Parts: sequence; structure tokens; C-alpha cells
Amino acid sequence: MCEQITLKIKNMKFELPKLPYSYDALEPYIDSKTMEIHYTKHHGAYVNNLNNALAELQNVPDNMESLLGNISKYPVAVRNNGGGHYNHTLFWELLSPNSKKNPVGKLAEAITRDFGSFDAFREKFNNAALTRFGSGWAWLISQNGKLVIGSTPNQDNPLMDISELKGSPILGLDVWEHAYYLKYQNRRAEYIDAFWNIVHWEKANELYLATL
Ligand code: MN3
Repeated sequence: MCEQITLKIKNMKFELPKLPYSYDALEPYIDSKTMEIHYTKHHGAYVNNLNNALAELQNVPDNMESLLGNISKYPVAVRNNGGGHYNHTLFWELLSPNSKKNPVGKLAEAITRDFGSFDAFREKFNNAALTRFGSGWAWLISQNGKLVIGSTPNQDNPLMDISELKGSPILGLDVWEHAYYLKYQNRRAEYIDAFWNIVHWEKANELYLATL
């Protein structure tokens, strides 16, 4: 069964999802302290602020995809914190201490088909992550099966109606400084390189299969 990550509102509230591994599981690529702060403080704040922003509104959809797909109709606090909650939930799921290090399944075939090779794909993704000015995310997305690389500012994502980059997220990399500054300081390129050691390729492949 291939499923996109779906976030439902329970009793009018979104919840911080359980982290699928311990804070130190992704060492040395992502340090324990960064994981703990990133998950409990940053992601936690997006969830709380999203719930507070939604509490002021009426007729809120019961799932995140509808919310993001119509985000232009909502206050900026919903855009920032709804994006923050969705992006981080996806990000945690797409990381693993037992990474296969290389793409798998249909996604592996599609990467070779659309970018020429895994190396060429990685170079293009690295460039998107490196050149995103300020805070944002680098993405691999599927547009009905065709793979595209790009980036979004702040907590925007490719599911939002206001986004220039539109499609289904397959892989996302948080390039906000809070994601890497404790360990890598200003060296974003080193953090991006480290990311390739902890990608959960089976999960990325599942997300891709769901878009075919
Ligand atoms: Mn973050």
C-alpha cells in the first residue's frame, strides 16, 4: 500500500507526530542536540501556532492537503505554521539511520531517466539547496511521475497554491540555519553532503509510487 503522508486534524487540532527514531539516531550526520531542538522547539512551535491560528477561523478543512492547496485563502500564520508542520513531518519520515544510500525501485529508474544518473541528480539537488537564499527547502517533486528539482522560501511547499514550484513532494531538505547551525555553523554545503547518508529511500520511493 503506497500512501502519501496525510495529516488529519483530531478534535480541531493538529498534533506533533512521534519522531520515528531517537534524537541521536542520525549521528554523526545530524547531531543529537540539533534533532532535539529542531523537533521539540521548532516543529513543536509550528504545531502550536498553527492550532492557535486555526482556532480563530471557521470552516477549516479536516486535512492538511486541502489546507495547503487553498493556502492563499488563509492568514499568513496558517501558511507559515501549516507549511512548517507539514514540511517537518515529511522531513522526519524521509530520514533514516539505516539509509540504503542509493535510490531504490521505480524512483531509482525515474531518477536515471529524468536526470541521467544519480550523481547528476544529486548535483542538481545540492545546487537547489545551496542557492536557496536565506531560509527554505530544497525539493524533489513528482509532476504526475515526472521528476523535478526546485526550492521554496520559508515554510512554503510545492502543495501550496501560491508556490511557483508545484507537485507532490518526494524528497525535502530543510535548509533553515536551525537545521544545521549547531554542528555545521555557516557550512551549509557540508550539511547537504551529510544528508545523502541518511535519506530513507524506501519512503521516498513509496511517495513516488503514490503519484503514478
Ligand atoms: Mn526546520
